[in-house]
Amino acid sequence: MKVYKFPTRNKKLREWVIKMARLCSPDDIVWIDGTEEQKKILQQEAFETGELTLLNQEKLPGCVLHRTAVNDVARTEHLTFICTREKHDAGPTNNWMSPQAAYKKAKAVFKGSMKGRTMFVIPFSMGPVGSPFSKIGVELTDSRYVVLNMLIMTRVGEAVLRQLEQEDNFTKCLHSKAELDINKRMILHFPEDNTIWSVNSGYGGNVLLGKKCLSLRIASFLARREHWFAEHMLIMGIEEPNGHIEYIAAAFPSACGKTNLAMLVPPKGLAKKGYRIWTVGDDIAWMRVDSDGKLWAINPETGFFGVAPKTNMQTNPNMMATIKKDTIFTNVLLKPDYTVWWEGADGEVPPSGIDWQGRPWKPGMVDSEGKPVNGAHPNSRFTTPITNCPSASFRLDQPHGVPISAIIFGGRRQHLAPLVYESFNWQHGVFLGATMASELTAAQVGQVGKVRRDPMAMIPFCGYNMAYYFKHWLEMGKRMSKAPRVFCANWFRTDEKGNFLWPGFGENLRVLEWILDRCNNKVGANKTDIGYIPYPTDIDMTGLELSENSLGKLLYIDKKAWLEELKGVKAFFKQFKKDLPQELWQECEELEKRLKKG
Ligand code: GTP
Ligand code: SPV
Ligand code: MN
Repeated sequence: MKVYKFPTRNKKLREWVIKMARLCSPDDIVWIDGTEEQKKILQQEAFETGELTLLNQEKLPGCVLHRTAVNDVARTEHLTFICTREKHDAGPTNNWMSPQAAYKKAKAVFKGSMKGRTMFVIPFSMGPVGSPFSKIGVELTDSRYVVLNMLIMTRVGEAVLRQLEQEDNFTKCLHSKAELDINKRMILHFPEDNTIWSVNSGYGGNVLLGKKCLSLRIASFLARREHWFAEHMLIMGIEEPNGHIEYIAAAFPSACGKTNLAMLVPPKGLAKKGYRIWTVGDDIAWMRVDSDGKLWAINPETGFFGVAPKTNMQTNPNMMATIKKDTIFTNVLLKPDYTVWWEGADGEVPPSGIDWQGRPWKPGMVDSEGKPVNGAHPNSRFTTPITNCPSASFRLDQPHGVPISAIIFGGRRQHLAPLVYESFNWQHGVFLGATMASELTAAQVGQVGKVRRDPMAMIPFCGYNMAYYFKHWLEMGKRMSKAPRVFCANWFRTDEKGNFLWPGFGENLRVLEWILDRCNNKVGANKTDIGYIPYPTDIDMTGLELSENSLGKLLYIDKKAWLEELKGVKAFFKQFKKDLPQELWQECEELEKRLKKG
């Protein structure tokens, strides 16, 4: 093999890169330095290989389009594994393989997988370099699309290499698109080795290894050991006219509204109140207890990998402004003028275009079963820098992050879950998080619409036994003298006809207002079996007309349905056997008692 000049003296890093290159046999090794010049070269090469299409540079400067393989459009949870020495440490909710078996199986697939290609080495930091929160990773990949996405989503460049001169601790991330063969696709996590191996995919969450793989699965494992949180949460600030900003974090499962909430625009009816929203993050929160006894949070990422369908000037004007430039669009419709479109975009439906699969498309087309053919894939996405966002927080690079006043757990539930309610205390709050459930979306391969239990929106992302994770949550409560208050929200409750009862999006600020009022002890609440529910008059409905008794329906608690729900909760808890913290069984019993009494 060629002898390479490496821009690092870190011996562990040099040796690892060489070892992986020996396994994958690339023709060449290129180190990514985070410069604009190198990015331009990579883009140019990607246009030539067909990985990327240059979009209309007058209308969408710096924007490009990528299409994935047809069977590679969402995270593949069934091909995602936690590889701990003991199966028990991965727990009953994760797929497990022994590290030995996993390395062996994957090595056979990685062997020679980069022949004829370049191996790119991306040193990156999750979180501001030098912050007490931050973690360094190095991703090796044969995909220019991955490199260009990582340049938006993570911090890449000189400062990271300098940090690597001082520390040996980095997450070793290996990715090869190989043949994009779904039958040989594997997303493997080795938390005990601080290592991630991903092969035969080219889709976002499977291959941008800094995101779900490092910042949630590996990080959650480290967070337990080091007493912090790595969570699937947005972070946002709500500024009052007097300049005071309160920050909240919210965990909703994939494609359940984090991005939209994180950058909401206050609704007209509340405009007079003069709120201003600051977006800190839309997907991942790392949180630690600071010396003031409060929970402080950073967003380890620097970009959004957001859902395209339904993004428009009504639902998310801030995102529409963000994606006007420097954006990578994935699996959207290409219009004849080389701009892009997706279902639920602004304006007219284009009369023609090239669909996400690269085929000619016209509105109204149906497939062989008579189903409408989408122009954009339901999980089509854009990758865009957070600094483009008009509501981007001015504290993004603040090494200590922002203080969190409230944590919100939410799901997509047509029935049962009320618009909002508050836990009685931290332990009850952990119970509410642990008993979350949500309807599946297009963000993961599976049956869309099916309700599954998704504690803290982390079921696909917890890098260890979830019973220990619950215990960690309970223990963290004891480490804080001023713990955030814990709430549940559901924007997706429907009426008898299946229409959403709550308008959502910007109007969600009305609910956040109540949450902050509760945090600041400004309003009372109705104590119910499941938690504190707002008195309807405490939600400011100025300028919002809902059909009759919608608010009543949104806040209604159906005891019978909750007792039914509890059966599912118990069945879910049971699989953890003796590991499930006793406190959660206790909460279960108390809830059951309350529900049966009334
Ligand atoms: P991931 O990036 O997969 O983690 O998703 P996310 O949680 O950031 O979800 P996102 O904000 O992208 O929303 C996903 C889908 O939910 C989009 O189709 C949105 O239009 C829809 N959505 C978001 N917020 C609301 C809301 O308040 N009400 C309703 N009805 N739909 C919403
Ligand atoms: C999610 O599915 O929760 C996402 C998109 O945020 S992905 O990066 O694919 O995981
Ligand atoms: Mn997500």
